[in-house]
Amino acid sequence: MRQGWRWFGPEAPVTLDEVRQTGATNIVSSLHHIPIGCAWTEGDVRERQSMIETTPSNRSHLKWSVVESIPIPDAVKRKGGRAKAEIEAWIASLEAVAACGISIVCYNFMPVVDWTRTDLDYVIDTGATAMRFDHEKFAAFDLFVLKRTGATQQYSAADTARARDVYEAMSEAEIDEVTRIITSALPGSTTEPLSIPQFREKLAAYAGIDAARLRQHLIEFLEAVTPVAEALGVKLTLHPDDPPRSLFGLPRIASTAEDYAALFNAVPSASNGMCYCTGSLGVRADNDLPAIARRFAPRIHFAHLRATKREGDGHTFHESAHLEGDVDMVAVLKELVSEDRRRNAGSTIVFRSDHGHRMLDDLNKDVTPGYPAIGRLRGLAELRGILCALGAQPT
Ligand code: DNO
Repeated sequence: MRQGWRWFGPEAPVTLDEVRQTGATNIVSSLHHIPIGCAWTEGDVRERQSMIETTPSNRSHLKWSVVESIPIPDAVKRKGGRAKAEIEAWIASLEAVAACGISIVCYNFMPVVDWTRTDLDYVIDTGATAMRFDHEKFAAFDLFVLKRTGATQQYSAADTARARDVYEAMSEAEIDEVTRIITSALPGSTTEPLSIPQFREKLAAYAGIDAARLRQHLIEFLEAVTPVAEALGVKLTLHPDDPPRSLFGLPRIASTAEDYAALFNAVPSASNGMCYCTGSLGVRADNDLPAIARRFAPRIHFAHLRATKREGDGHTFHESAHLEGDVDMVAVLKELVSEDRRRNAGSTIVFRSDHGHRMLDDLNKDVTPGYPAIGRLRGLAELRGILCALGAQPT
């Protein structure tokens, strides 16, 4: 397995030279400065690639192996194959990436909001901070700040009562904070930051799009892009929904094993792959993570390894240390390692320790939410330890 590290580009607080010190060898990056929907050129990709792969003397080499993500514009999610120009632009970006020799591309198909949390710096009992999704706070935002049409029917009376209490106890500053966290698009998001009116407008644009229709649009997208990816030797990896359930009444269709099975059956191309994210899938108690890894092993090219811990009724969760949550990481890695052993050197799975607690010196610095250096390094070191114990020396 190849040790990856997500690097957000030249402005990122963690530099490439610091990444080298973690022992990671493969960079996961994207051209975040290019607006969603605009085609990337080969020149754009080469420029970033040369930043990553030009190695100072006496330093170990880093290789840009995964693009996470080429964002998919809303029009494609809403109109499927009829959003022709957007799909063509996406294919042009894919071609530019492939021309530079990068053969794994991550993407997701979550409408309006990408990954979503309510707290970025939730203090855990070690004194470090973690990200958290508080179901009651989320409902308070949905019902009483966004005041979404139809929201009242989607929460139980008990949930609504609790959300009201939470809302009434929040200060103006706390309301602003949760609004900012939910609407501003977290780092690496493939959706735009939105004001409340824009948010309402986007939601309205999805009226009438249920899960079946969204799935059909994804299938149409895959039918258009996988033949190109195959010809270019690129594996496309669909990131799961985070959290893996409907938010704001919107459909989400990459939350369970059955969701993925439906897509692989509809578009069997070997380029139709999966980004296996234990942190996202693991939020659902009914997702059996080792079984999912076993079932889809040949389709897994990229893995995000982290753990969450469900709280209370399971709708609320926080991001635990990598080996301390609801994820059986040893069982997961056994599955990934046995798949990896079937592959040749160039096509082994790239994994990255995903997210990490904000701890030690990172508590005194500006960090990218979810992506502090030290917490991620702790996760990577723990994962590397498991891999070594399994006899799989990570590269
Ligand atoms: C969050 C990430 C997401 C992910 C995209 C994949 O930390 O997992 O930003 O990169 O949803 O397309």
